[in-house]
Amino acid sequence: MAVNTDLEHYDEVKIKHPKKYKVFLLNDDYTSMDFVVDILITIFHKSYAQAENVMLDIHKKERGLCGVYTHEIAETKVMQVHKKAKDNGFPLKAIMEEE
Ligand code: TYC
Repeated sequence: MAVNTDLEHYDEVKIKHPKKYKVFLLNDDYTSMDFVVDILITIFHKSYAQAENVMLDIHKKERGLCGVYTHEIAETKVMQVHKKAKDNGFPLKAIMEEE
């Protein structure tokens, strides 16, 4: 009897790729540019130069991509942004969207 060793095509053990989620920061009129740069460096691990570019992009285009993550990590990033913004008195918002 033939044995199916081609695991990727064998239904019972098919590999599931986890969905990925894009996290965006939204523009507003009150959050300081420095604070957004700090968020991009500390939460999204951007370099200072990358953080400045993303922040200016959001400022001009209303939202900007900060990173792509699994559902749990994306959710955590959004919560970290909202907590840090609230603690510092800024209305900055982050959203996540399935890729
Ligand atoms: N628009 C803000 C200002 O002029 C700066 C800003 C940039 C706010 C990006 C939010 O996600 C943001 N101070």
